[in-house]
Amino acid sequence: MKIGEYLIKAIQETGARHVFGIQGDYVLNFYDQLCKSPIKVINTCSEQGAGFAADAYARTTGFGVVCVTYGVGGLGVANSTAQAFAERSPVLIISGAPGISERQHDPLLHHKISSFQTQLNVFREMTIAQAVLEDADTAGAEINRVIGAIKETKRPGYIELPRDMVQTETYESFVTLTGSPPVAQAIIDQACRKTLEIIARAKRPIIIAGVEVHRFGLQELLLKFIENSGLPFVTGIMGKSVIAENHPQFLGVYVGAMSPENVRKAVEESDCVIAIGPLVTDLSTGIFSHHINPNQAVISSPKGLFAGSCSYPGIDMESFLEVITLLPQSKPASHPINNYEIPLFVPETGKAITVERLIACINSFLDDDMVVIADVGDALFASLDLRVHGNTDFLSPSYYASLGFAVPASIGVQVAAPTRRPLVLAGDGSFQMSVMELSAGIRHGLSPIIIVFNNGGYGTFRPMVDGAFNDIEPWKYADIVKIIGSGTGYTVSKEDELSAALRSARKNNVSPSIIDVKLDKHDFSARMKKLTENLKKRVK
Ligand SMILES: Cc1ncc(C[n+]2csc(CCOP(=O)(O)OP(=O)(O)O)c2C)c(N)n1
Ligand SMILES: [Mg+2]
Repeated sequence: MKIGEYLIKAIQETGARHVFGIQGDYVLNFYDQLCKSPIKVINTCSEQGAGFAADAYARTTGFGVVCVTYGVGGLGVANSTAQAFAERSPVLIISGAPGISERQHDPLLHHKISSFQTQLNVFREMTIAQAVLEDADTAGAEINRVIGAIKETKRPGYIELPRDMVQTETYESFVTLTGSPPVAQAIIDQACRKTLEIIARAKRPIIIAGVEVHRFGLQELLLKFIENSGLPFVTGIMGKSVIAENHPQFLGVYVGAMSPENVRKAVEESDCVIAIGPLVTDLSTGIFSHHINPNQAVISSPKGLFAGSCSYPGIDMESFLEVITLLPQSKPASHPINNYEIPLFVPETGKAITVERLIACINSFLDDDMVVIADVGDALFASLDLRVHGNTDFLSPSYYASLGFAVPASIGVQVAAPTRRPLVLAGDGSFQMSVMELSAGIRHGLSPIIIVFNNGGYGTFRPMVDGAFNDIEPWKYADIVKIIGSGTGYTVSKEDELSAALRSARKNNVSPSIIDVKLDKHDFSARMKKLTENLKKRVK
């Protein structure tokens, strides 16, 4: 089989049905092969947009692919790949490259940086496995190795395909996973029993559902553990919605000092925090303002299980959850259980919109079909208080925090799941960085609803250090649909206008809707205020 065909077959075996990207002469032949295959190519306006769309596709389906040309395209997806690495998103990056036969005497070929190794070296820093398909005998095995590593670790992998290798024959090969040897069942059973004893001794245990539960597809198992144990649970900022937030045992999102008081107390006054697959980052802890006693915690991660003073390396989350859900639980009676009901939003006619009321309005607007995608800025921090309806119905780059994720991510989400409705929450700054990616949405008949939190600039920084560098040009966001060619735009500044725009946008399921929400330049959510107070101390 030809190397290009082999790669396409391997992509299909991952379950991916779409590839995002932009071609160039170093990848043109492979694009041609892709377009003749059952895989659908989704062209974006920029490589970064393709990378973010593939990342969101991976978060939605379990595997995403982005395909670009050499140098200009490769480095164009470096930032989105860095985010996928940091936030554990299984994305395959395919880059075309100059042919092996073109490299003699080290010529200056367009898109080359300093050597034919430079791009590979860059990607070594941000992917879990890399392969340059320069040897026909090993190309098949190399493709399997990289894809196997992505699937195993949920981190991105990199394949470079020299253009003269696309049509070269390679051999069928089998995947060999490199994972660590399994831990003996008797040790897992013993560790889980001990862990249950620790939980049973505690007076106020609480579960933190982390993002890696989603990445490793363990949501059903975790839900079983939560329900068998009867314990309340929270999520972290990255794990938001890992288990549907309308679950009666869900208390809210814990972000250290940035948390609502009831959530903060439930976690910090707990004598046994059971954290499953968390990523502990500065933003997820409200700039390390969390208070959790590690000696009283149970932590299950892909690396191992840590319970009190015992550590069991190699017992991964799945082994832990599988056993612990089978063991009898002692249901404690006196835990805080959430009886939260989403308050109906009643707009006050003529009243100026605030961030708090905007979130209240969105909260009552959400339905079971919607996937909320929040960009960095107050769009993210304010929306931590939304109650999304389904598992992983909230996506956000809340660790690496690259602006401009949400719009292209909405393309990735709706291509992956056409019956879902992406609801994009983006600041005016992040929207300006990414709006052109709506073009792919129009081309493929997608219908994201985009709410622009228009506070006249880079609001996040105003409470820290303000200056003209925080102001941006006041675009007419609602008119952008006219330039891109399709969709409906709304400009709103009053509560009743917002409600009406959302109702109207919901009805438009054939093209994008943009709602420009005019906010006061100094209006921030309560969470954002606490975050910037803590961040300010570090900036100085
Ligand atoms: C790609 C990128 N560039 C710069 C930043 C730094 N940054 C973080 S928040 C922010 C301001 C974002 O403005 P906007 O999207 O309007 O949101 P707001 O802060 O107003 O809520 C900037 C520039 C970043 N996170 N990502
Ligand atoms: Mg802004």
